[in-house]
Amino acid sequence: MIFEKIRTVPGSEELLNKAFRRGSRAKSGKISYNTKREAEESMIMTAGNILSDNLANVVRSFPSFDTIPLFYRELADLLVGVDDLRVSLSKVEWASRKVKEIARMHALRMRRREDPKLVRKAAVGRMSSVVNRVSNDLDLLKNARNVLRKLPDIGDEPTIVVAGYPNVGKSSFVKLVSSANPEIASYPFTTKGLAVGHFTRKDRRYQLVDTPGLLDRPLGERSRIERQAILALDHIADVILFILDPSETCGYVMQDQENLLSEIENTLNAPVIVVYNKKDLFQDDHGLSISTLTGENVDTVVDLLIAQVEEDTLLRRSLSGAA
Ligand SMILES: Nc1nc2c(ncn2[C@@H]2O[C@H](COP(=O)(O)OP(=O)(O)OP(=O)(O)O)[C@@H](O)[C@H]2O)c(=O)[nH]1
Ligand SMILES: [Mg+2]
Repeated sequence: MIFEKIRTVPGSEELLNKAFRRGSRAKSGKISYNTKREAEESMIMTAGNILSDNLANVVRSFPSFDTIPLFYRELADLLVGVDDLRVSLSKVEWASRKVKEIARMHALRMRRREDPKLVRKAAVGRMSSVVNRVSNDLDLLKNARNVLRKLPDIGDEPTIVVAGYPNVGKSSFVKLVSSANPEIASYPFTTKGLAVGHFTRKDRRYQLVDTPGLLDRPLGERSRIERQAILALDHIADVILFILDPSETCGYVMQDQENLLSEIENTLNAPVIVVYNKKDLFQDDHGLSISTLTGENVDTVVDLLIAQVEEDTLLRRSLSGAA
Protein backbone atom coordinates (compact mmCIF):
# COMPACT_ATOMS: atom_id res chain seq x y z
CA MET A 1 0.00 0.00 0.00
CA ILE A 2 1.34 3.37 -1.01
CA PHE A 3 0.78 4.96 2.39
CA GLU A 4 2.33 2.14 4.36
CA LYS A 5 5.86 3.45 3.95
CA ILE A 6 5.15 6.70 5.74
CA ARG A 7 7.43 6.83 8.79
CA THR A 8 6.30 7.62 12.29
CA VAL A 9 6.27 11.38 12.64
CA PRO A 10 7.89 12.63 15.86
CA GLY A 11 6.54 15.62 17.76
CA SER A 12 8.80 18.67 18.00
CA GLU A 13 9.48 18.19 21.74
CA GLU A 14 10.29 14.54 21.32
CA LEU A 15 12.60 15.22 18.41
CA LEU A 16 14.47 18.04 20.16
CA ASN A 17 14.94 15.98 23.32
CA LYS A 18 16.32 13.08 21.37
CA ALA A 19 18.68 15.20 19.29
CA PHE A 20 20.12 17.17 22.19
CA ARG A 21 20.42 14.10 24.39
CA ARG A 22 22.44 12.38 21.68
CA GLY A 23 24.43 15.55 21.13
CA SER A 24 25.40 15.75 24.79
CA ARG A 25 26.36 12.12 24.76
CA ALA A 26 28.62 12.72 21.77
CA LYS A 27 30.21 15.55 23.68
CA SER A 28 30.81 13.85 27.02
CA GLY A 29 31.22 10.29 25.81
CA LYS A 30 34.56 10.82 24.23
CA ILE A 31 37.26 11.74 26.68
CA SER A 32 39.70 11.95 23.82
CA TYR A 33 38.34 15.29 22.68
CA ASN A 34 41.34 17.54 22.85
CA THR A 35 39.69 20.80 23.31
CA LYS A 36 36.48 22.24 24.61
CA ARG A 37 35.83 23.52 21.13
CA GLU A 38 35.91 20.06 19.58
CA ALA A 39 33.54 18.76 22.22
CA GLU A 40 31.00 21.56 21.70
CA GLU A 41 31.33 21.33 17.94
CA SER A 42 30.63 17.62 18.06
CA MET A 43 27.56 18.33 20.19
CA ILE A 44 25.92 20.74 17.78
CA MET A 45 26.87 18.80 14.65
CA THR A 46 25.44 15.58 16.10
CA ALA A 47 22.23 17.28 17.23
CA GLY A 48 21.94 19.15 13.93
CA ASN A 49 22.36 16.01 11.86
CA ILE A 50 19.84 14.07 13.90
CA LEU A 51 17.27 16.84 13.62
CA SER A 52 17.90 17.40 9.96
CA ASP A 53 17.87 13.70 9.01
CA ASN A 54 14.75 12.94 11.01
CA LEU A 55 12.85 15.83 9.45
CA ALA A 56 14.04 14.95 5.94
CA ASN A 57 13.08 11.29 6.41
CA VAL A 58 9.56 12.25 7.40
CA VAL A 59 9.16 14.28 4.22
CA ARG A 60 10.76 11.65 2.01
CA SER A 61 8.58 8.86 3.35
CA PHE A 62 5.37 10.55 2.14
CA PRO A 63 4.44 9.57 -1.41
CA SER A 64 4.27 12.21 -4.08
CA PHE A 65 0.62 13.13 -4.39
CA ASP A 66 1.05 13.96 -8.07
CA THR A 67 1.93 10.42 -9.08
CA ILE A 68 -0.26 8.21 -6.88
CA PRO A 69 -3.48 6.77 -8.35
CA LEU A 70 -6.28 9.31 -8.57
CA PHE A 71 -8.48 7.27 -6.23
CA TYR A 72 -5.94 7.47 -3.42
CA ARG A 73 -5.23 11.13 -4.03
CA GLU A 74 -8.94 12.00 -3.83
CA LEU A 75 -9.36 9.87 -0.74
CA ALA A 76 -6.35 11.52 0.92
CA ASP A 77 -7.72 14.91 -0.07
CA LEU A 78 -11.11 14.09 1.41
CA LEU A 79 -9.70 12.75 4.68
CA VAL A 80 -6.65 14.92 5.38
CA GLY A 81 -6.51 17.65 2.72
CA VAL A 82 -3.71 17.33 0.18
CA ASP A 83 -3.03 21.09 -0.02
CA ASP A 84 -2.50 21.33 3.73
CA LEU A 85 -0.29 18.27 3.60
CA ARG A 86 1.85 19.78 0.87
CA VAL A 87 2.31 23.02 2.80
CA SER A 88 3.35 21.16 5.94
CA LEU A 89 5.72 18.89 4.03
CA SER A 90 7.49 21.83 2.47
CA LYS A 91 7.78 23.61 5.82
CA VAL A 92 9.31 20.54 7.43
CA GLU A 93 11.70 20.24 4.51
CA TRP A 94 12.66 23.86 5.05
CA ALA A 95 13.29 23.15 8.75
CA SER A 96 15.50 20.21 7.85
CA ARG A 97 17.73 22.37 5.66
CA LYS A 98 17.71 25.29 8.07
CA VAL A 99 18.80 23.23 11.06
CA LYS A 100 21.73 21.79 9.16
CA GLU A 101 22.78 25.25 8.06
CA ILE A 102 22.60 26.56 11.64
CA ALA A 103 24.79 23.71 12.92
CA ARG A 104 27.41 24.33 10.24
CA MET A 105 27.40 28.08 10.73
CA HIS A 106 27.91 27.78 14.47
CA ALA A 107 30.64 25.18 14.10
CA LEU A 108 32.45 27.69 11.91
CA ARG A 109 32.06 30.38 14.52
CA MET A 110 33.68 28.09 17.05
CA ARG A 111 36.60 27.57 14.73
CA ARG A 112 36.94 31.31 14.50
CA ARG A 113 37.67 31.21 18.21
CA GLU A 114 34.37 32.48 19.54
CA ASP A 115 33.53 31.10 22.98
CA PRO A 116 32.44 27.48 22.25
CA LYS A 117 29.97 27.26 25.09
CA LEU A 118 28.23 30.50 24.16
CA VAL A 119 28.11 29.55 20.50
CA ARG A 120 26.72 26.12 21.38
CA LYS A 121 23.98 27.74 23.46
CA ALA A 122 23.11 30.07 20.58
CA ALA A 123 23.00 27.13 18.16
CA VAL A 124 20.74 25.09 20.43
CA GLY A 125 18.42 28.08 20.79
CA ARG A 126 18.17 28.66 17.06
CA MET A 127 17.73 25.01 16.16
CA SER A 128 15.00 24.67 18.78
CA SER A 129 13.17 27.68 17.47
CA VAL A 130 13.25 26.36 13.89
CA VAL A 131 11.89 22.98 14.96
CA ASN A 132 9.27 24.63 17.16
CA ARG A 133 8.12 26.68 14.21
CA VAL A 134 7.10 23.49 12.41
CA SER A 135 5.56 21.90 15.47
CA ASN A 136 2.01 22.23 14.12
CA ASP A 137 3.10 20.86 10.77
CA LEU A 138 4.59 17.81 12.44
CA ASP A 139 1.32 17.30 14.30
CA LEU A 140 -0.63 17.57 11.06
CA LEU A 141 1.66 15.05 9.34
CA LYS A 142 1.44 12.70 12.28
CA ASN A 143 -2.33 12.78 12.15
CA ALA A 144 -2.32 12.35 8.36
CA ARG A 145 -0.08 9.32 8.65
CA ASN A 146 -2.43 7.68 11.12
CA VAL A 147 -5.42 8.23 8.83
CA LEU A 148 -3.72 7.27 5.56
CA ARG A 149 -2.16 4.08 6.87
CA LYS A 150 -5.59 2.72 7.75
CA LEU A 151 -6.89 3.04 4.19
CA PRO A 152 -7.58 -0.27 2.49
CA ASP A 153 -5.15 -1.72 0.02
CA ILE A 154 -6.95 -1.80 -3.31
CA GLY A 155 -5.32 -4.32 -5.63
CA ASP A 156 -5.67 -5.04 -9.34
CA GLU A 157 -8.22 -7.81 -8.86
CA PRO A 158 -11.73 -7.41 -10.30
CA THR A 159 -13.58 -5.18 -7.87
CA ILE A 160 -17.11 -5.32 -6.53
CA VAL A 161 -18.25 -2.34 -4.47
CA VAL A 162 -21.22 -2.81 -2.16
CA ALA A 163 -23.49 0.20 -1.71
CA GLY A 164 -26.85 1.16 -0.27
CA TYR A 165 -28.62 3.03 2.49
CA PRO A 166 -27.22 2.73 6.03
CA ASN A 167 -28.10 -0.36 8.07
CA VAL A 168 -29.39 -2.46 5.14
CA GLY A 169 -26.80 -5.25 5.57
CA LYS A 170 -23.85 -4.24 3.37
CA SER A 171 -21.21 -5.22 5.92
CA SER A 172 -23.12 -8.42 6.72
CA PHE A 173 -22.87 -9.40 3.06
CA VAL A 174 -19.17 -8.53 2.82
CA LYS A 175 -18.43 -10.49 5.97
CA LEU A 176 -20.35 -13.54 4.81
CA VAL A 177 -18.75 -13.70 1.39
CA SER A 178 -15.19 -12.44 1.82
CA SER A 179 -12.18 -12.44 4.11
CA ALA A 180 -13.09 -9.03 5.53
CA ASN A 181 -14.39 -8.78 9.07
CA PRO A 182 -16.27 -5.48 9.22
CA GLU A 183 -18.23 -4.31 12.23
CA ILE A 184 -21.95 -5.06 12.04
CA ALA A 185 -24.53 -3.34 14.21
CA SER A 186 -28.24 -2.60 14.31
CA TYR A 187 -27.84 1.15 13.91
CA PRO A 188 -26.98 3.28 10.85
CA PHE A 189 -23.49 4.57 9.99
CA THR A 190 -21.71 1.69 11.68
CA THR A 191 -19.25 1.57 8.80
CA LYS A 192 -17.29 4.84 8.69
CA GLY A 193 -14.68 4.07 6.07
CA LEU A 194 -13.87 1.73 3.22
CA ALA A 195 -12.82 -1.85 3.88
CA VAL A 196 -11.75 -4.51 1.45
CA GLY A 197 -12.09 -8.28 1.61
CA HIS A 198 -11.22 -11.00 -0.88
CA PHE A 199 -12.68 -14.24 -2.12
CA THR A 200 -11.55 -16.77 -4.71
CA ARG A 201 -13.60 -18.55 -7.35
CA LYS A 202 -12.09 -20.93 -9.87
CA ASP A 203 -8.58 -19.80 -8.94
CA ARG A 204 -9.42 -16.19 -9.55
CA ARG A 205 -9.28 -13.64 -6.78
CA TYR A 206 -11.90 -10.92 -6.46
CA GLN A 207 -12.04 -8.01 -4.10
CA LEU A 208 -15.18 -6.88 -2.36
CA VAL A 209 -15.32 -3.37 -0.96
CA ASP A 210 -17.58 -2.47 1.96
CA THR A 211 -18.68 1.18 2.04
CA PRO A 212 -20.43 3.49 4.51
CA GLY A 213 -24.17 3.90 4.00
CA LEU A 214 -25.42 6.63 1.68
CA LEU A 215 -28.46 8.85 2.06
CA ASP A 216 -30.40 10.16 -0.90
CA ARG A 217 -29.08 13.72 -1.05
CA PRO A 218 -26.97 15.88 -3.36
CA LEU A 219 -23.20 15.35 -3.37
CA GLY A 220 -22.62 18.83 -1.92
CA GLU A 221 -24.56 17.88 1.21
CA ARG A 222 -22.88 14.53 1.69
CA SER A 223 -20.70 13.96 4.75
CA ARG A 224 -17.07 13.02 4.59
CA ILE A 225 -18.05 9.48 5.56
CA GLU A 226 -20.51 9.19 2.66
CA ARG A 227 -18.10 10.71 0.18
CA GLN A 228 -15.69 7.84 0.68
CA ALA A 229 -18.39 5.51 -0.62
CA ILE A 230 -18.93 7.75 -3.66
CA LEU A 231 -15.20 7.76 -4.41
CA ALA A 232 -15.03 3.95 -4.33
CA LEU A 233 -18.13 3.64 -6.52
CA ASP A 234 -16.79 6.18 -8.96
CA HIS A 235 -13.13 5.12 -9.19
CA ILE A 236 -12.66 1.45 -8.41
CA ALA A 237 -15.93 -0.41 -8.97
CA ASP A 238 -16.03 -2.86 -11.88
CA VAL A 239 -19.49 -3.76 -10.69
CA ILE A 240 -21.72 -2.29 -7.99
CA LEU A 241 -23.83 -4.44 -5.70
CA PHE A 242 -26.72 -2.28 -4.52
CA ILE A 243 -28.53 -3.60 -1.46
CA LEU A 244 -32.06 -2.55 -0.52
CA ASP A 245 -33.94 -3.42 2.67
CA PRO A 246 -37.68 -3.83 1.93
CA SER A 247 -38.33 -4.73 5.59
CA GLU A 248 -37.38 -1.13 6.30
CA THR A 249 -35.99 -2.27 9.66
CA CYS A 250 -32.93 -0.31 8.61
CA GLY A 251 -34.95 2.79 9.50
CA TYR A 252 -35.40 4.16 5.97
CA VAL A 253 -38.42 3.80 3.66
CA MET A 254 -38.12 2.02 0.33
CA GLN A 255 -38.94 5.16 -1.65
CA ASP A 256 -35.77 6.88 -0.38
CA GLN A 257 -33.65 3.78 -0.97
CA GLU A 258 -34.99 3.51 -4.53
CA ASN A 259 -34.26 7.17 -5.21
CA LEU A 260 -30.66 6.59 -4.21
CA LEU A 261 -30.54 3.56 -6.49
CA SER A 262 -31.73 5.57 -9.51
CA GLU A 263 -29.18 8.26 -8.78
CA ILE A 264 -26.38 5.72 -8.68
CA GLU A 265 -27.59 4.00 -11.85
CA ASN A 266 -27.83 7.32 -13.65
CA THR A 267 -24.62 8.97 -12.56
CA LEU A 268 -22.07 6.16 -12.34
CA ASN A 269 -20.52 4.07 -15.08
CA ALA A 270 -20.22 0.66 -13.48
CA PRO A 271 -23.03 -1.86 -13.99
CA VAL A 272 -25.32 -2.21 -10.96
CA ILE A 273 -26.73 -5.46 -9.59
CA VAL A 274 -29.69 -4.91 -7.28
CA VAL A 275 -30.64 -7.20 -4.41
CA TYR A 276 -33.24 -7.10 -1.66
CA ASN A 277 -31.87 -8.14 1.71
CA LYS A 278 -33.48 -9.40 4.93
CA LYS A 279 -35.72 -11.84 3.02
CA ASP A 280 -36.33 -13.56 6.35
CA LEU A 281 -38.35 -10.49 7.35
CA PHE A 282 -40.63 -9.94 4.33
CA GLN A 283 -43.07 -11.92 2.18
CA ASP A 284 -43.69 -9.85 -0.96
CA ASP A 285 -41.84 -10.53 -4.14
CA HIS A 286 -39.13 -7.99 -4.86
CA GLY A 287 -36.70 -9.14 -7.57
CA LEU A 288 -33.63 -10.98 -6.34
CA SER A 289 -34.08 -11.41 -2.60
CA ILE A 290 -31.44 -12.60 -0.16
CA SER A 291 -30.83 -12.97 3.52
CA THR A 292 -27.39 -12.57 4.94
CA LEU A 293 -28.88 -13.97 8.16
CA THR A 294 -29.91 -17.35 6.70
CA GLY A 295 -27.54 -17.20 3.72
CA GLU A 296 -30.42 -17.69 1.29
CA ASN A 297 -29.53 -16.82 -2.32
CA VAL A 298 -26.21 -15.34 -1.33
CA ASP A 299 -24.29 -17.74 -3.59
CA THR A 300 -26.54 -16.85 -6.50
CA VAL A 301 -25.65 -13.21 -6.02
CA VAL A 302 -21.94 -13.99 -5.93
CA ASP A 303 -22.27 -15.96 -9.20
CA LEU A 304 -24.11 -13.04 -10.80
CA LEU A 305 -21.47 -10.57 -9.68
CA ILE A 306 -18.68 -12.72 -11.07
CA ALA A 307 -20.51 -13.22 -14.38
CA GLN A 308 -20.96 -9.45 -14.65
CA VAL A 309 -17.33 -8.67 -13.84
CA GLU A 310 -16.03 -11.27 -16.28
CA GLU A 311 -18.35 -10.07 -19.02
CA ASP A 312 -17.09 -6.53 -18.53
CA THR A 313 -13.46 -7.60 -18.52
CA LEU A 314 -13.95 -9.54 -21.76
CA LEU A 315 -15.73 -6.60 -23.34
CA ARG A 316 -13.01 -4.19 -22.32
CA ARG A 317 -10.32 -6.54 -23.62
CA SER A 318 -11.98 -6.95 -26.99
CA LEU A 319 -12.47 -3.19 -27.23
CA SER A 320 -8.84 -2.45 -26.45
CA GLY A 321 -7.81 -5.24 -28.84
CA ALA A 322 -9.86 -3.66 -31.61
CA ALA A 323 -8.39 -0.22 -31.01
N1 LIG B 1 -33.16 -10.11 9.88
C1 LIG B 1 -32.06 -9.79 9.19
N2 LIG B 1 -31.21 -8.87 9.67
C2 LIG B 1 -30.13 -8.56 8.93
C3 LIG B 1 -29.85 -9.18 7.70
N3 LIG B 1 -28.71 -8.65 7.19
C4 LIG B 1 -28.30 -7.75 8.11
N4 LIG B 1 -29.13 -7.69 9.15
C5 LIG B 1 -29.01 -6.83 10.34
O1 LIG B 1 -29.09 -5.47 9.93
C6 LIG B 1 -28.29 -4.64 10.77
C7 LIG B 1 -27.33 -3.85 9.92
O2 LIG B 1 -26.36 -4.71 9.32
P1 LIG B 1 -24.99 -4.16 8.76
O3 LIG B 1 -24.39 -5.26 7.97
O4 LIG B 1 -24.19 -3.54 9.84
O5 LIG B 1 -25.55 -3.02 7.78
P2 LIG B 1 -24.73 -1.93 6.93
O6 LIG B 1 -25.50 -1.72 5.69
O7 LIG B 1 -23.32 -2.34 6.80
O8 LIG B 1 -24.86 -0.65 7.86
P3 LIG B 1 -23.94 0.70 7.88
O9 LIG B 1 -22.53 0.29 8.00
O10 LIG B 1 -24.41 1.41 9.10
O11 LIG B 1 -24.27 1.43 6.63
C8 LIG B 1 -27.59 -5.59 11.73
O12 LIG B 1 -28.29 -5.60 12.93
C9 LIG B 1 -27.67 -6.95 11.03
O13 LIG B 1 -27.63 -8.01 11.94
C10 LIG B 1 -30.78 -10.16 7.22
O14 LIG B 1 -30.64 -10.77 6.14
N5 LIG B 1 -31.86 -10.41 8.01
MG1 LIG C 1 -21.61 -1.41 7.38
